[in-house]
Amino acid sequence: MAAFTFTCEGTCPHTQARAGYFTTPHGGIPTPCFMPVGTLANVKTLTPAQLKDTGAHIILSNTYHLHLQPGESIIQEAGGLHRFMGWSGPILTDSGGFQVFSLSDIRQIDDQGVTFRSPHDGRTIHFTPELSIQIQNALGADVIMAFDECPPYPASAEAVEEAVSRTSQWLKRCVEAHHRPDQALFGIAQGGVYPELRRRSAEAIRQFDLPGYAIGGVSVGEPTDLIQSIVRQTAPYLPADRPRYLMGVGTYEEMRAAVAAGVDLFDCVIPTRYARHGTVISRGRRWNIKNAEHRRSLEPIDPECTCYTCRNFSRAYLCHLIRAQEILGYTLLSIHNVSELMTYTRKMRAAILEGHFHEHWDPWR
Ligand code: PRF
Ligand code: ZN
Repeated sequence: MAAFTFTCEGTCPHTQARAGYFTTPHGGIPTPCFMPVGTLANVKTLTPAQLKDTGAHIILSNTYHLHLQPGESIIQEAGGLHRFMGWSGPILTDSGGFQVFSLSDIRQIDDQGVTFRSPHDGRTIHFTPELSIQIQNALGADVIMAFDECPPYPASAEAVEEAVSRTSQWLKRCVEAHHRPDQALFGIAQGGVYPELRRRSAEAIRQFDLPGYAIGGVSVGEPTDLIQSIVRQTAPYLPADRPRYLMGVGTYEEMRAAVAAGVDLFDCVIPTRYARHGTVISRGRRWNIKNAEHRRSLEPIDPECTCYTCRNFSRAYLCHLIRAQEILGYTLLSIHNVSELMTYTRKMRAAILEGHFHEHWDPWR
């Protein structure tokens, strides 16, 4: 496990924020850090070279999707996920725990695992902690995630309590099934919106000495202030000397609040999904490039942004491409949107190191 070290390079005097550095076999990750999502072994519309150019350090991919298509044996035969997709930097795979619950037609959840029907061909699939780890071992990502139960929102305290105890029993089975020391297994805390269950879940998973810990079950439909208070109530129960990862969160405000609570890693489909709808994220806001006001604008999206898109193209050109549904338009907006969140987390890191990060920090004021 020496391959995975988390070093704290600076702490914030005003909040729980820290600037860290997490090492993996495929490279180091300065934290706080945003991870772009590459569900099906690609970050939609971006080549690995373009992705690297956005400043991305680590990307996320999905066990659930890759198991269904193309299947982990094909990826393993190709030399693992890094070689298969041509990305030589760090990769994290999510366990399928969340995707099974949110994307498939569930037949049964019990202590053994989850039975569901494949949305591809209707066949019945049984996911267990052991199978998730076996698939993730075959894919070969640097960081792999425990198989957890993520209850929906809203859910009763009874349902969430069951998910919390199942998630910690499943973590034990994940730890026992995991046999690759070159992959870091992260545990996941659940607990819904119930502070007592959050504490109990975090304390249960930290019984296992793992290279990192995640906060799951957040951003599943709760209002943003509830998300922030849950994160504040969970992060302190996770070990301070390991990276903390808030799963599925990637808006400006939620990342800033989570960093202030001591969170280090984030992932979200927002920058690439928005790009495919013409939505730009810039300077803490979002707006649509298709709007009439941009049709004749020769300005870039953001004159201060140093991404490839902003250095080379006008809003008028991007407006035209997206209105015409040209693929290059999606690529160029994805480059900007991903760069924007990479820049945002990089600026937070700099602010922490310089001692001027705080609860209402805003790089554009
Ligand atoms: N568990 C897993 N992956 C996830 C989540 C979770 O709770 C979430 C919740 N926001 C996103 N991705 N395994
Ligand atoms: Zn840009």
